[in-house]
Amino acid sequence: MLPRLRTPLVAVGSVLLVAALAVVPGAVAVAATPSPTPTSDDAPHYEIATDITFAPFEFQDTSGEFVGIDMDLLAAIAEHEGFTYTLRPLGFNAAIQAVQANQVDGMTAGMTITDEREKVFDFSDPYFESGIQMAVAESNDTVTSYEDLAGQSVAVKTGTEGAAFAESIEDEYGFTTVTFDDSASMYDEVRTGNSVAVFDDYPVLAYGITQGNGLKTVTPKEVGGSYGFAVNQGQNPELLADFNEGLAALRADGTYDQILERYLGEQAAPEDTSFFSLLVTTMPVLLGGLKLTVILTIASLAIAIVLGLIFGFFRVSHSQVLRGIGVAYVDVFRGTPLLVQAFFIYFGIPAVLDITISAIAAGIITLGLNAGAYMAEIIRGGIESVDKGQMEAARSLGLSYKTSMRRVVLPQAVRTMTPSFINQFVITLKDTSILSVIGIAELTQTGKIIIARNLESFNMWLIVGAMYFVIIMLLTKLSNRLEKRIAR
Ligand code: ASN
Repeated sequence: MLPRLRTPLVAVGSVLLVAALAVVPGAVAVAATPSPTPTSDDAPHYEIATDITFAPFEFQDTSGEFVGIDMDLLAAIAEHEGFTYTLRPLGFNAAIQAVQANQVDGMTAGMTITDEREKVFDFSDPYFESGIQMAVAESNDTVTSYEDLAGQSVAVKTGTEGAAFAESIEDEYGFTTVTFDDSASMYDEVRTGNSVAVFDDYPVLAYGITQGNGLKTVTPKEVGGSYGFAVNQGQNPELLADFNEGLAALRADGTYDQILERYLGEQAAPEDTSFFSLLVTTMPVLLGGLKLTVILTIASLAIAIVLGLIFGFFRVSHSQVLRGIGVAYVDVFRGTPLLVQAFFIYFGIPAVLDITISAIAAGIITLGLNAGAYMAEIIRGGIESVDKGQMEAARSLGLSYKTSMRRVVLPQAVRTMTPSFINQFVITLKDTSILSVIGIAELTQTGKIIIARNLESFNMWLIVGAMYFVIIMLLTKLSNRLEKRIAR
């Protein structure tokens, strides 16, 4: 085998992995809002998913903590019933999938109890009566009824009641729907004029309008269902029972009314959204996201290096079987989008195998497998780039195949591989942003959650983009130095 090259690279891989995993517990705390302190060591602990923004039911405040009616109710119920939980702000549609895949124990996300959903979820007693309403941009004077939507597009949020309602009247009024994963993007779509209206839950629209989201309502609300806490059907009956019991107690002692009053009564003044004020207030939370981005990059690159070495050498092996395995691995992971791989590993596999994988672990595995395929190609390409005459010359001098590879071919190959390695490093760092889809609070997801609260897309994406740029520039400078050393 090729001990010289393999050993240092594997060592780099393992050191990176160990270092990353050592800091991951801290990172998980960044990803999830910590639960109330356990009442006793054996208090049951649950993972609860929620939407990333559905103010006043769930939204992040300026200190990065998730607050809102759902959040406060859950915290009060947990305290009353003596259980603890970790919150997973995944987005509504991802939360639904996570509950169904048993990746989380339950969800609270202003989730409407519907007949359809009752076929797959068990719901708590209803805790809030809602309904759907249409909203248009403040400046829009042309759309005043559903009839005015003819020929236009309308924004909705994936998998929600609002989307179901819009789709049910879409043909009748002749409009088309455009789907988004979170309310903030949906409102942006309407503000920019790409869609003329949005259908969302009325209390959420009403709250957003008082916070200056640039929309207004022009039609009455539709009668709608009530919100309930949900678990996967037949799973976690104790959690559901605790929720119901706690809810009843909070209604009886007045806490429930206080929580509603807190968010539906007099509202807090909207936050200061000048660029510098945004920069200062959001930086601590964004830095937490950046830290997780770096950890994800390092851990997945460590896996990728090991996989790349194994499959890269398979690709240049004399054995047809090994070459076949190498080709299959590279083809599968290069031939499918990273996003699909992330969904498959985080939602697909656990649902079928009845196992739970944390989002961070699923994220690292996905990125590691994906980058590993590219690494394998870099290693194969590097080895093949060395002129065949080099190997022949070494062999004719009496060196064995292994020694020729180690002493003659690989040192030259590594030199050609280094720029591609650095390139892959940068690509993997940027690819971590795709993991926001499974709710990992890395830098992009952190930005999304903040925008969900303050609706400052332009300034916030500018800040997030600049943070990626700075970190990538720093890392590239560092890698270039390393490259020069290797060249020497
Ligand atoms: N009320 C919405 C639904 O149940 C939930 C949401 O948009 N977060 O579909």
